[in-house]
Amino acid sequence: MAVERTLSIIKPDAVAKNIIGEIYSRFERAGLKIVAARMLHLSREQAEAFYAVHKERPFFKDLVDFMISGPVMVQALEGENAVARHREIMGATDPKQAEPGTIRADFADSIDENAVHGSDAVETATQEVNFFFGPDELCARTR
Ligand code: RTP
Ligand code: MG
Repeated sequence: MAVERTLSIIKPDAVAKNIIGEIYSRFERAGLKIVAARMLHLSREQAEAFYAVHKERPFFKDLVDFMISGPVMVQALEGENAVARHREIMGATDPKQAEPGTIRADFADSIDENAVHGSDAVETATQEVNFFFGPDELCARTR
């Protein structure tokens, strides 16, 4: 199985609930290593650029308004099959559909405020990691 990197965002609702550490523990229990991390408050321009793929969707403005409503915690995660593994532990987009024990089932209040983001494919993961982190900010976790 290939070692991959994926992008995770702990969204404003989860940062406000003070559960960054709880979510980090789940990454670690799943064998995902944090190789870069930064807290920031996204600008509207950054949020619109990050979610550009959704710009024609009816929920786009609400999504951007939510993503800029408070600080987010952004991290690059590394591990075997990291993209799919990360999405597995996040659970379905709508927390009502998410498997029990997933991050969204346990902590998300609604499809609009759903606690976490994760890249959806290896190609988009590379783009999303590069959106936030330069090559010298990604640390080797080999020892
Ligand atoms: P994300 O990108 O945040 O990891 O979530 P996802 O892949 O599971 O879902 P995606 O289809 O990429 O949608 C991005 C975010 O937009 C909001 N959304 N709202 N009201 C709706 O029908 C709807 N659909 C999507 C969600 O907050 C979702 O995380
Ligand atoms: Mg998505």
